[in-house]
Amino acid sequence: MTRRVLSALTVAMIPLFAAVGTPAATNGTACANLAALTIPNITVRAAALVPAGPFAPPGAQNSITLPAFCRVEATARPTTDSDIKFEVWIPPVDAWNGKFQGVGNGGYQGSISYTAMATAMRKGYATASTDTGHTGDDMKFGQGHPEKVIDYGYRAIHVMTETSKLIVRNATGKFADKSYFVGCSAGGHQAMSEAQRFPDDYDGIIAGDPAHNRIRQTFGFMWSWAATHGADGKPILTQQNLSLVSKAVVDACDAVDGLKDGLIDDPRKCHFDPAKLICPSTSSADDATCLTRAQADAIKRVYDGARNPRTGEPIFTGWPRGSEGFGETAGQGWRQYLTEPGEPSRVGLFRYFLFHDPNWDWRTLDYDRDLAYAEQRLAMLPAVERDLTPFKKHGNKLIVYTGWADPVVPPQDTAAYYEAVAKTMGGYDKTRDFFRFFAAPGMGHCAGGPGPNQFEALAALEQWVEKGIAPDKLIASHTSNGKVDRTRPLCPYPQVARWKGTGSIDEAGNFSCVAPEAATKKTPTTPSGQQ
Ligand SMILES: [Ca+2]
Repeated sequence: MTRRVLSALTVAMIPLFAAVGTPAATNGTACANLAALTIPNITVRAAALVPAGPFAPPGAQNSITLPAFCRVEATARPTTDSDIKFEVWIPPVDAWNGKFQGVGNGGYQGSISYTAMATAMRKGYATASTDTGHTGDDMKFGQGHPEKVIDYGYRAIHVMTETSKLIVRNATGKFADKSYFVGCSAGGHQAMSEAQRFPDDYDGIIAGDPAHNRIRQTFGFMWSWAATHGADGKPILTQQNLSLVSKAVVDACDAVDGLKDGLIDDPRKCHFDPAKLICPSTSSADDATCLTRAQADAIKRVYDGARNPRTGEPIFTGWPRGSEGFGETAGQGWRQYLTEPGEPSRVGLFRYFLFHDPNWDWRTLDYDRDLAYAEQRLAMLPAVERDLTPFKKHGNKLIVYTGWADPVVPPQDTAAYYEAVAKTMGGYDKTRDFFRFFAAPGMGHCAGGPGPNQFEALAALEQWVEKGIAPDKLIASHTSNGKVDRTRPLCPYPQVARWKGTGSIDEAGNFSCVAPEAATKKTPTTPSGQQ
């Protein structure tokens, strides 16, 4: 839907709204009347008041407890091949905070994010989520359906957003005062795409660990899988290897940032060579305290990242030191996306989106020719525009965060994007007035990890959008066994948190945000009795 059509539509809908009468979602009639809304290319399949209590999301094992709300189920068909399902949940007028929150998805997940919607609605937001135009997490939907790839790439979120705003308005009698988008991983990609492609959709956007450099990241997945598997397709690295390396990396690089606290502030400054862990010739073949040459080489190749074999130019950054295996689960390290899958992660992008050949063999990937082809044919997927002038001009605000130990979306790529935007926008000063980037040392993908990784990005964003108070830090906390055991400020990039020299290193108040050069000027410090 173009903006012009939307404006015309808004005017055309005023009589309809008047006919609806009582503008209150507490009124079951008002909610049910939303089923009669006429919006081009949109079918409102159902609209009904859901009473407070347990709600069982379709396809979910467990129900979630929710306050009363108006549930709208709709389908958008912006093209004849589109089938974008989305839901809009609207709290009763007296419980509504007057805002709309769009929520994102994960991976290639073709399902509505009910849990994220529930979180938003409990806080008083009207909220919406979409299945991005397909069902399931594999990528077969793209085979022979280029319009569905566009729906997944960016269109579903946009259509959901502009339609949801109209639906919320018709349920409550007024438009949302402010609109926010919150997403991580693929949701971070969607967030970036909204800021770049539809700069007036949201007043404020949060992009967590954004997988927005999607084509090149998929080349990175191919590269890293090949690097960590033998010619027989068997994995070279075990969980034990990965944990061993993560520990060795922290031992080697913890103090580089000036404070021995078990965390690496910026893995780009860590150059640990896994060859240091190669077993002496006297050790037994199954020695768990060291690596074989092949294992060390595999790790090094993942750090180094994919390169164009013809030009030698980097295609995609490697995965950061510290992300190898910092926890027990597959997602707390390289196992989930790099070492454990039976074939490279997201190989479906080539099979179903690019070559439309389900039998395409990843071994035939040409890192030169196929990259150029993919970037030409699948331009709807990445969201890597560096000129954010339209978004800035609308007065909108963007917060991007990531974990410096993210084993899924390499944080170096997110940092490189921020630097590139700053360069394009005329410097950090002209960027941080609308876009701030926070990287959390020792945080994994979207959450978790040895570093403080829980923080209120949305509250900070709202302060910024609604009161003009830009976040000069986010306070992050780390929890063990249900107890907060460390807090730390996350600083707006390129600043880093520096310990003031006194007090506990586990308390955020004893740190200040400083320029990275200033942080490491002093000799490394180890406060006594604190590690
Ligand atoms: Ca440190």
